[in-house]
Amino acid sequence: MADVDAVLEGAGLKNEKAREYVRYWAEVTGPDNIEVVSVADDARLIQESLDAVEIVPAGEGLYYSRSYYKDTARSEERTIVATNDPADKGVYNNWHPAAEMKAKLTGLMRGASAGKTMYVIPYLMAAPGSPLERYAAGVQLTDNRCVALHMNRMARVSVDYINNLADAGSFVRAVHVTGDLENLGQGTPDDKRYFVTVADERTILHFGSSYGGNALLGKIAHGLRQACYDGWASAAFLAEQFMLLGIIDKQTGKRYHIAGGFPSASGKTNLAMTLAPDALGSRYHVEFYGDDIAWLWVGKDGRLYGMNPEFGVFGVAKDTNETTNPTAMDSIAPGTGAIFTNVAYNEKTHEVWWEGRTPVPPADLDGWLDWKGHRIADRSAVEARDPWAHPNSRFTTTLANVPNVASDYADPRGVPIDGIIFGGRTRDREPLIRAITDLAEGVYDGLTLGAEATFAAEGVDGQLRYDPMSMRPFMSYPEGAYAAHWLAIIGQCAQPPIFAHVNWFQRDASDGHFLWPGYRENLRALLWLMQLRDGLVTGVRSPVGILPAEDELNLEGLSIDPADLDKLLTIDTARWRQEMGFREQHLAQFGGLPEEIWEAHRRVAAELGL
Ligand code: GTP
Ligand code: SPV
Ligand code: MN
Repeated sequence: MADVDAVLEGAGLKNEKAREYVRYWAEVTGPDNIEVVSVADDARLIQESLDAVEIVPAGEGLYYSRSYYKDTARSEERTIVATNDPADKGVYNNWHPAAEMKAKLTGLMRGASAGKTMYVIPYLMAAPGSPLERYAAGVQLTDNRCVALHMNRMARVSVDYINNLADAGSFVRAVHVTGDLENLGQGTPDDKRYFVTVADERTILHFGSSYGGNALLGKIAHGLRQACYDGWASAAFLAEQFMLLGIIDKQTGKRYHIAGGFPSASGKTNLAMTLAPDALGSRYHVEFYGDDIAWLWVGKDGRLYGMNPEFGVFGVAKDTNETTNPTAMDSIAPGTGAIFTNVAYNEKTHEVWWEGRTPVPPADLDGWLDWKGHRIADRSAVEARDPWAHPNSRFTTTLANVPNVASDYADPRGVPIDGIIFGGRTRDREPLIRAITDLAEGVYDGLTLGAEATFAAEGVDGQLRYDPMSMRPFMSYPEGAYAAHWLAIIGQCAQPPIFAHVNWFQRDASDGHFLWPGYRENLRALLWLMQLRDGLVTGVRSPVGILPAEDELNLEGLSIDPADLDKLLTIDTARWRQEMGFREQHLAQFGGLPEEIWEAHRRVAAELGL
């Protein structure tokens, strides 16, 4: 192996603590070469990956990659939060002792990068100058060049973010080793994958995957799991799986910012990138800030502030098209440098396709390969109906490629948050929107967020599961303390945000059609919420929050079946009563849940006549 110090010196990595860390893990993992990555290296790394056929061209300045077929989503069972304090064990964080996990991972990683290059990726999960910058620096090590390419798009990457830290050792240590993907026993009792965040040592050790959420350590592992823990330990901020958008009312000049959590693959990217419906476009403009992570803190002016720590979008491809999400389509257009993963690919024309990109797949099958690389034209009759793209296939592109990205998206001061919304994929019970003005009831609503399972995590489609604040897969400390931390942070606000629960996914019980058209039309519900906040409408009280009166919802230019609208704006009391029983069981699992949350639960139950 090359002289590590000479390489780091040559690349301008001056932080001695970072050098020590790289030396240590190079010794453990045993790569043949070491290289420090900066975003300025991207074109060369792309060319090297093309030459090595790790990626293939997908149009001008677009690239396609395929991950191993058993490695296409996050694995929740294999994801662990480790600390040195057993009291950090929660219901969802899959807690293990730090010492045990570090020994385990060091063993798995020993010599596992032999024959490969270790890429050293210094990054920042914040805009430079952010009040939360001290929690944002990290150095990822990876033995996978495609992971380096993705990090260049998803995070701010440069040695400059590491060289001048106030506390030289304060970066997150994030080690990724791909492992021998074909021999890891994925999904078997002998599964060798381990994705561990040693939260109280700010160390991330991920072994056995090259897929996004398991391999891009700045994003989920640092941006959510580690930051969630840091925010609690410092009592300074919240880190949530939230999208963040802005709405500009061109008529009044007012700007609103809304953050919100929907479980994985439930519509954050689509909502954050949305355009106003055509009929409302002359008055409203929607701005994109972030689609997957928000860090939230209280500003000196007593308002809640939010920012997106990421630099890119790792979005679900399925059903993304010119109608559902035109800004997403623009952000992956020729010349954007976007990378597609696990969609279908035409080896002759270099086109890509996924379910829902067009109503039907391309008619001419010549050259088309499915996400596993199998020729579509050779499919047997039983395979004929299999999807061409993996349901969790994704695109990766930088924020600046999103045409409606907010002009101030990189402003380190963040933006004031007017509303926090929670939403799941729920086929019944949840109305289009219900607003909640009480803090404890808002936090209670987040804690009882539920959704049908999706393909972003391994699991069964269609099953309902609770996903507190959409953080279930990313929770790093006990849920009771998490609720208390939420109450404490938002409780400091002189002007707290309004809460709301939204649902774009209610279906007709008989034929299954979506009652609400969704996508761009979703803005109408958010506009009502901001009007309610401004006192321009009053809504209708229900046991579970304030619902829009039918004439308060701006339906200009929208044709919707009056019976469907009726259902969208009413409460199914019987279903809600049944739900309250499930909620009680769900909340009872959490130790140390603040009494305010139980009081909120009992208030709602009483309103429902229980
Ligand atoms: P992660 O990146 O996994 O955290 O997911 P996400 O919450 O960002 O999900 P995303 O916005 O990518 O949406 C996932 C799927 O839901 C896509 O297939 C979308 O087309 C679909 N979807 C999004 N919004 C709507 C909507 O308003 N109505 C309907 N019916 N489907 C939607
Ligand atoms: C999610 O699964 O919620 C994602 C994609 O946003 S991943 O980066 O894989 O976690
Ligand atoms: Mn996500």
